[in-house]
Amino acid sequence: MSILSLMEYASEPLNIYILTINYKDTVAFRQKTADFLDKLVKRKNAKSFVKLIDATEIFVKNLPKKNMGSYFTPCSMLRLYADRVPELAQLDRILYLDYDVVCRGDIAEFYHTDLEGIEAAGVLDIYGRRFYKYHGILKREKDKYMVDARDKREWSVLKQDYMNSGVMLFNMQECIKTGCLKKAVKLCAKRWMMLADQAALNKAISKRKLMPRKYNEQEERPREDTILHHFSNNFKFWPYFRVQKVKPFEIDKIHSVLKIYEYDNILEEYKKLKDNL
Ligand SMILES: [Mn+2]
Repeated sequence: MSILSLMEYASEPLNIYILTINYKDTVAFRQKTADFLDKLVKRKNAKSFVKLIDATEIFVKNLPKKNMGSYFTPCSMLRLYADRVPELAQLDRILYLDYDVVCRGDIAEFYHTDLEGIEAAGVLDIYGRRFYKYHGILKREKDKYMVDARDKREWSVLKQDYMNSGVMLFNMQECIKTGCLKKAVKLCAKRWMMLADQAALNKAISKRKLMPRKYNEQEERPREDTILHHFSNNFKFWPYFRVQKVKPFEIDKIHSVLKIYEYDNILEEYKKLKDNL
C-alpha cells in the first residue's frame, strides 16, 4: 500500500530499500515480493527501484537485548541499523517510512528539505507531544540544536520536541559523524523502553528539525493538506480504554471503523496485486 501510494504522487524516481531479517519467528520479507515490486515501480519510472536488504547478520551482532520481548516486532528496530548497512551508509539522505504510512501528495519538498548540520527531520508524536515534556519551560542545551521548520506551530505551547519515528528523514553523513544511530542501538540493548526505537531515537538525536504535521499525520483521518498519513495505533479513551489498530491495507476496517473512502483507488489496485506479493 505504501509503495503504491508513493508511486501515485512521486515526481521523481523512487529508490526504495526494504530492510528485513530472518531471525527466530519473524517472517522475513520475500525476495520474490521485492522483485515484483521492483518491476512495478519501474513501469512508472524506469529509474525507480525496490531493493531488498537482508540485515540479519548486522542485527544479530548488535541485538537490542532489553527490548526483544516488547510487543513491537524486532523489525521495528531495523531503522536504527541503517548506518551499518554499507549500501545505505553511503547515501546522503534516507527517508524512513513505516509500512503503515500512506502517501497522498508529492514528498519531494520534504525529501529535499535543508539538512545542513541536522541529524534527522521529523514530526512531533501525537501522544508524545502531550505526555513527554522534554524541555518544559526550562531551556536546555539541546534547544540550540533544534530547528523548527513548521509553518504553523500547531502542536506547541511548550517547547516540545518528541518526534514520531514512523516518518524520519535522516541525514546519513551527519548521523555517521555523530554516531547517533549507534547510540540509539546501545540504549535499546541496555534498558527496556515502551516505544523502544522511538524513545531511543529521541534520546540519541539532538540536532533535529521539526517539520509540519502534514508530513506525518497520526490522527485517524487525514487533513486536507496531509502528504503522509500514518496509520499508527490510536488510543481510545471513550467509552473504555483500548488500542485501536487499523492498518492501511485492511480494506474492510478502513471503511467500517475509520469510514475513510479516499484510498479506494489504491486499495483496489492493492487487491489486484496482492496475490503476487
Ligand atoms: Mn507506524
